[in-house]
Amino acid sequence: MKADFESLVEKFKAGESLALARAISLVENGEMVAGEFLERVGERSACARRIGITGPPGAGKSTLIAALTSCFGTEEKVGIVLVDPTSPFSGGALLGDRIRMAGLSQNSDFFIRSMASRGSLGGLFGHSEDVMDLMSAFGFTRIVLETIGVGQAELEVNNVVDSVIVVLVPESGDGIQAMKAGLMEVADLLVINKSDRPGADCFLADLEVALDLFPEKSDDETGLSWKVPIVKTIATVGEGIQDLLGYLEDHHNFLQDSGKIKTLREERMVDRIRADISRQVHKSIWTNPEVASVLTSGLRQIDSGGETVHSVAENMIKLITKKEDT
Ligand SMILES: Nc1nc2c(ncn2[C@@H]2O[C@H](COP(=O)(O)OP(=O)(O)OP(=O)(O)O)[C@@H](O)[C@H]2O)c(=O)[nH]1
Ligand SMILES: [Mg+2]
Repeated sequence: MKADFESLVEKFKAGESLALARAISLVENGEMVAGEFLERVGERSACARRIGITGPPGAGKSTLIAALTSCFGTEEKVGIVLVDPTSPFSGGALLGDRIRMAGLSQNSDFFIRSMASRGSLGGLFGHSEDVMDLMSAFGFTRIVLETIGVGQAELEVNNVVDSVIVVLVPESGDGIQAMKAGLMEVADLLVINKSDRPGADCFLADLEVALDLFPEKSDDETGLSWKVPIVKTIATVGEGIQDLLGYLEDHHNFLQDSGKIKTLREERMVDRIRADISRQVHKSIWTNPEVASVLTSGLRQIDSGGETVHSVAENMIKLITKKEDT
């Protein structure tokens, strides 16, 4: 196992895509801790720009990613992560097909990984963050995370990326409805995709009104602020994609100039550290035989009224904290 680990590290460092895929699988299956692997390869996780794309099912998110990917400069290496919070099955094959159709499969500098979100200690995107870190350490310069905007997913996505693109379609209903869905709060950029369909201009007008009700995201210290742009696109033919890229660049510059990028990344790190601590504490408690016997005897005592659930938990925690003090 040790030799396997070392050989994986070497292959990963040598830029072998198969090693990246293998590392991701091991992390996803809980057979390897991403942080430990990254320590060995020399983490460069802060480098890649992270973009989140969310919106209702079928809005054209994957088509948009295929179009965006083909417009990124040739110097960019693009990692794509698909997270489907609604299904334990992944939809990566579909996006793979679409990108192949867009003629991008020859580009070895792009890599797709799809995953079902799991109820890990790290929250909805716990594993996705590990995967993004791995991609970043592998040398990807842009990472795009696609997730369907339902339930918590749309609200959590902005905790794990730098810029959030919310994709809507003319049929999404009026602007107020989109606002109610909570999507407006997380959006750094709004896209009306399928603008070839009727009602796009009406929807745009509605969205502009709805957007005016939200305060601009501003930075107190620098006085810089960000007005969420609305971009009309037809992803299937690449229309509006250059505008979208321009706005993405503007947003990146805003984050840099206002210093928000630093705060964002620090907040993200604190979240990761918190999750890592939970994982480590969890592991050291549940794999410790002495703790197990405290639990067994505690259960008996609860029955007889000598202990409570809380006091047993406390005794178990005390045991490992005392150990680590000495
Ligand atoms: N007319 C039109 N169709 C589009 C456009 N963009 C995407 N589509 C079509 O919409 C359908 C869904 O596109 P996807 O890119 O799979 O949408 P998605 O949001 O990724 O879907 P899920 O991942 O399943 O939520 C496909 O049949 C696309 O060809 C567009 O701008 N105009
Ligand atoms: Mg999709």
